[in-house]
Amino acid sequence: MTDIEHIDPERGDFPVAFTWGTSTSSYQIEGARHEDGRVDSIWDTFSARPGRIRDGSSGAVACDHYHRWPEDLDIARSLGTNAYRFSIAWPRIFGDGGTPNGRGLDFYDRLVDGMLERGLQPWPTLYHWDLPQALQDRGGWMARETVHLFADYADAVTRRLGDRVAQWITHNEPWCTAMHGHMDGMHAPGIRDVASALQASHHVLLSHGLAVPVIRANVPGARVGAALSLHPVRPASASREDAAAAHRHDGLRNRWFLDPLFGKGYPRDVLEALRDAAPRIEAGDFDAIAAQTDFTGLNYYFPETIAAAPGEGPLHARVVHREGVERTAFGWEVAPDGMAQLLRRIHAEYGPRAIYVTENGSCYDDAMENGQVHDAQRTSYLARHLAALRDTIAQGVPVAGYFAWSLLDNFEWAEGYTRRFGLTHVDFATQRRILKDSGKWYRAFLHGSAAVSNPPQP
Ligand code: IFM
Repeated sequence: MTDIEHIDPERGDFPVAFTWGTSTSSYQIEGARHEDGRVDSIWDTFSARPGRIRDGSSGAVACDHYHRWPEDLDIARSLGTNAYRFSIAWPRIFGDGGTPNGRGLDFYDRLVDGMLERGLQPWPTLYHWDLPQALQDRGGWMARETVHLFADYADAVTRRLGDRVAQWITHNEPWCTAMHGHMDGMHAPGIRDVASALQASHHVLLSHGLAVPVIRANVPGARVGAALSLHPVRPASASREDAAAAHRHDGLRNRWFLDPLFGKGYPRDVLEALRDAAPRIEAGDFDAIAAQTDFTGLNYYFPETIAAAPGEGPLHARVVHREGVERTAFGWEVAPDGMAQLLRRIHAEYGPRAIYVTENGSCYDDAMENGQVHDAQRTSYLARHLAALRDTIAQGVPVAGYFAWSLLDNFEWAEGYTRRFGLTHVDFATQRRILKDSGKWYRAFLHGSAAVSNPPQP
């Protein structure tokens, strides 16, 4: 374990106007699969396929947030956060185009009003992976038509909510949509084809670019950005081969998304490595993708160590499992310095107007003891990442907010309900919520009264 001596973050170490939040997403918490006109998404279809979800579950009920949202927003308020990041379910608003579903929009209307009543600034994400199945049937993200339908969807939502919502995140983790969805097939729609993945990534990026001016036109003073999952990439050894493999891996993981968003087009080295799978790009696409944004969202979880692996995967590179390092129950390496490194890199190489950590969190096998969850490891994870964030801001990196993933235990995609990331424990049989020790720690930290010295070590 590293960094323990840096622990001791205090609310007062951060800018007064800092955004503090928690983060969730629609399919992971809402449930209410067919309520008020919601149609199926690709995750309803994917979850129903045998063997795709570890525990055979789905998000059909999840945290039942669709009905329990007042209680959930009360928890968010009680933590002392001033913002709440959530996502809007496209299949509640549109099936396959046509007229927006008013009852779906009504739900988010109520939700946004509920946030404002509780002093929580709404931070909606338009796309957190739940594409309407009807659009998948027409090609999904591999079809250029979806780009334009996304802009229409952004238009309908921002017309309805734009009088109360200023911050807009277009996409959550385009890498996952493209690569888990279309390259390794771990996520919906479960396709395994490199060319499809690159085409999907291009369309996701383009849809972001086309949505930005639509949002600005509907929301005076809007602040718009995308949330990217980025990873520090380290070579497994000092060899030239490993360094080159790490560079290629970084290319597809990170630069493939950052470069075009900041007007640099796709990285040449990746295009060369994957030339047979290159996406179809039309004139003007790169200008659209590089639409000026107001912030970049960083979803940070773990670093990766890469070795050369001739013949393996499209990049001839392999992720190396390092022994003897601290990991979460998911096997993800715990490295707060990796978050600091990424924040410095984004600032130095791309210079966004602001950066928000839009997700950061950890999964552990929590145990309930006398109605309490003593999740010392998650508390330590959170405290050490906040210490790293504090130090990074002190170095001049313009980070303006932090959202912990997640407010609630929820449906963790292909892992079903087997992975708990919440600051709040959810009993999925009774839907009872219990704030974990990590949630209490965040609450004490945000209230400035925390016994934040010496949070328990893992
Ligand atoms: O649960 C996910 C979330 O939907 C996207 N970012 C990573 C989280 C943990 O895997």
